[in-house]
This record gives sequence, structure tokens and C-alpha cells, in this order.
Amino acid sequence: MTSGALFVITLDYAIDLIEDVMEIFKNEKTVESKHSKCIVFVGDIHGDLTAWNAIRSFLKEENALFVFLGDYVDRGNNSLEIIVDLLELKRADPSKFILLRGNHETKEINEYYGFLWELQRKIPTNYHILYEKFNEVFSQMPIAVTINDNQIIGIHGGIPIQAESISNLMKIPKGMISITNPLLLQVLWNDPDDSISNYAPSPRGPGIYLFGWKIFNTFMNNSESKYLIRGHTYLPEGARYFFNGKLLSIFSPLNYVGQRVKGKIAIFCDNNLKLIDLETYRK
Ligand SMILES: [Mn+2]
Repeated sequence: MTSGALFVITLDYAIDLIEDVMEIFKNEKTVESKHSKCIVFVGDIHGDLTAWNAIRSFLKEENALFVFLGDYVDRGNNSLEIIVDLLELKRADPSKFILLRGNHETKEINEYYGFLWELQRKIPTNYHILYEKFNEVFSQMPIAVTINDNQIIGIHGGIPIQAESISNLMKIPKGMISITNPLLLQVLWNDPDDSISNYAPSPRGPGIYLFGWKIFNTFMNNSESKYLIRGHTYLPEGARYFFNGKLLSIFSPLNYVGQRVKGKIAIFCDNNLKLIDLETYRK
């Protein structure tokens, strides 16, 4: 699929694509499990085509498992192009690409932060059919991935304050278009905070929390896991470590609501975690 100005999509094509990927997602668990020598982690993209093109150039170079940490849509102007590209990649090679759900892959958010308006603008006829279909396929995305026997956990937001290990998250059912389950809400919305030990209410809203080092350590020890990699937090520097380097937060746009961002992705290869500056891959 060509991106940018040449992008043309028909409703029939998009619905077929979504139906195909829906079946693939339905065969994936709430918490997917993978093994790979090299894994690339991509944080929020938020409809930023500049970042997406840079990620695509990187994608051609690396023979790795790609884990996308959610928040593909909203904010930027090219959510549709990016999500269609991502679903095409997933359909072409389901085992190479993991697409986790972010808090923007939910109807209550993407109705108000850009995705719905973009669909209205780009597919004026029947945009609402496509909008419903996209939210249905989003609801089937996994919410976490464990890599190499739990060595690394990938997630969009954070650890729910009631979850004692990754096995608590495995019980969250898929297919929830609206987020009513408190564990799911927190997986998609919570943020780490180095300055607290337990937890605190999040400025993001009711039912959402900041989690501190005790919550983090308990969860990671019980899960027999070493690193957690997540997105969700706006970081102008593109990446930040928390909890003595055991949690990496990445943010991957190059442009975010009019701000320049030093968008980054991460590659874990041979037990070595490295940050990649997306600016290097910008065309
Ligand atoms: Mn988010």
C-alpha cells in the first residue's frame, strides 16, 4: 500500500483486510508468548507518517520479531494509512508482527482524538461502518506479550495495582470494545513513577494509577521476568528508564501534536538492549 498523497483505499478492501486480521487476532491469546533472538519494540506512533516511514525503512533492514506497543491512531493526520499498513503486515506475516492494543484502540478514545474525524474526511461514504469494524478488530488485539519465557514483558500502559503477576492478565477476556474491566483499563492506562513505592491516583483520570517500585518488583518477581517495555507516556526525548533500568518507556512519533519529538524504538538482541533514534531513518 502506498502511503501519503497517493493513498487510496476502498471500503470493500478495508473491510476484507480487517476480517482477515480479525481471524488472526482471534487465534492469539490475551497475553501472547514469543521466542526470538532479536526483538524490535515500537512505542506510540499516533498517526505520524514521518515516524511510520522511518519505522518502515528500519523494518526492511532487520530480521527480527516486531512488537508494536499500541496507540497507532489519533493525534496525527495519518492514522488510517498507518493502521492499514500495520494490518497488511500482520496479515502477510502473522508470526513476525505483534500488535498490542493501546488505550487509543478503544472507541471511547478514538471517537474524540482524531481517528473518527479522519475516517469521515477520507471515506465520507459509509465511514461509520469502517469505524465500527476497526474498533471490533482493535478489541481482539492481545494486550501483552511475553518474550523468551517471560524474560521481557511488553505492554502499552502498565501494571494494574491488583495484578500480582502476568498470569492475572491472561484471564482478561478479549472482544471488549468498551473498557469496563478494571484490569484492562489499567493495563492500557497506568504509568510508572520512580518516586513512589506503592501506588497513587493518576492525573489521567478515575480508575487509573501510577505504580511505584514495590508494585513493579512484586509483579516482575512473581512473573519471573526481568524487563518490562511499554509506551503510553509522552517523552520528548523518545525513551526513559525507570526502576533501576528494569522498565523502559518508549515513545516513537517524530511529530506529536505540533511538537518535534526525538522518537525512538528499541532493539533487544543477544541479551543487549539498544535504543534507535528514528531520526536516523527519516527520509
Ligand atoms: Mn497511550
